[in-house]
Amino acid sequence: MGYRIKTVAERTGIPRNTILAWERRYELFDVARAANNFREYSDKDVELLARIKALCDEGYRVSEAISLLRERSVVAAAPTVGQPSALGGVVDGQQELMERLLHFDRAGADRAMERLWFLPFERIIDDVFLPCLHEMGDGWAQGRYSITQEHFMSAFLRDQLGGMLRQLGGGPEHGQMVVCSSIEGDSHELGLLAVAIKLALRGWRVENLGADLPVVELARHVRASESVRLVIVAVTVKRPEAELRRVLNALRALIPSEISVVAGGPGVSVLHGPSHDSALDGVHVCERFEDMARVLAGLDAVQRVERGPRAISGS
Ligand code: B12
Repeated sequence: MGYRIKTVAERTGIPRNTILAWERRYELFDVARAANNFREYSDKDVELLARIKALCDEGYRVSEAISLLRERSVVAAAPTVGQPSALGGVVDGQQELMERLLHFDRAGADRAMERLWFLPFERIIDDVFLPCLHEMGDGWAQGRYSITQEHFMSAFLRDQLGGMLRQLGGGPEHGQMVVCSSIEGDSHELGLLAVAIKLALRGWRVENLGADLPVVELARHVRASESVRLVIVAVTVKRPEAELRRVLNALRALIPSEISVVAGGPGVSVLHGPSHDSALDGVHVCERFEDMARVLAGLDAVQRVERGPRAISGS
């Protein structure tokens, strides 16, 4: 036997009408009906509502909280027509998207995306967008694809990534603040956006400054803000090691030492010669997003000490 909505409202502190509205709008769960036709909620339903409420109390909007829980597979994905069920479906979806973009078929690409949105954002980024962009990069370098095709694809994927970040509200309002920028002279911004989204999904409040920002301006902005904890610099194009070291060291010198700086992306591989440490005069060098886990864990621990255990409990 389940709980009546009045009991659920009392237990969770969420008004009855709000529960009904969330259920309808976000297709949260299928509520069972008792013989007398009253709605009956299970323990799982109540727990889910409590988690959504806890995230909202932390500063997330309802839609962000639900997106986040969907990412963590706590809430089933909203039903989608024609949803591919296995990896094969994702690969087909990626190939279809690639094909549409190569033919400048925006409507077809939108349709291909509609069939992929049931996936968690990180899977769409890593298993759909990245293969498209790498294939495009290789094809462009070998002369198989034109610059116009590359630009069309980049513009389309930039829209999608921007939409993801918008949907996440740039991360929770009260999350720790991270400023994301690409390095000066580098006009690639998609890897940076991918990282920004992954950070927002991990509870960071993201400020994305986009591509090609001079380090002096970046540092000025960071110094003027009181809440920045972390600065992310994305380096896509490889440049001579000495030049990259000079730029990163200049940035580090201009930013207060209590703010962490991480440089990453394919272009930092020039710093990974055998004689080099992974830290560069106070700059953490992490080529891939996963390499940054240790740095993020360290910052989380600091936050735990500063805010006390309650602030980070729950999800
Ligand atoms: C799209 C693209 C462009 C677009 C960018 C549009 C935009 N709005 O961003 C445009 C057309 C502008 C462009 C321009 C150029 N490009 Co270009 N471009 C690409 C392409 C196809 C995709 C890049 C991309 O977005 N990748 C997708 C992202 C999601 O992947 P990613 O950057 O690797 O990021 C992931 C990780 O690396 C990591 N990560 C990224 N940043 C960070 C940061 C941190 C802190 C951490 C921890 C992790 C992390 O996380 C991400 C998600 O997993 C690549 C091909 C390729 N193989 O990547 C070439 C490529 C990067 N470009 C290249 C070149 C040469 C250029 C140009 C110089 C071409 C020219 N002659 O004009 C110019 C550069 C101009 C400049 N000054 O920057 C070369 C670079 C070669 C090299 N030696 O470095 C590549 C590799 C193509 C090739 N095969 O030769 N490009």
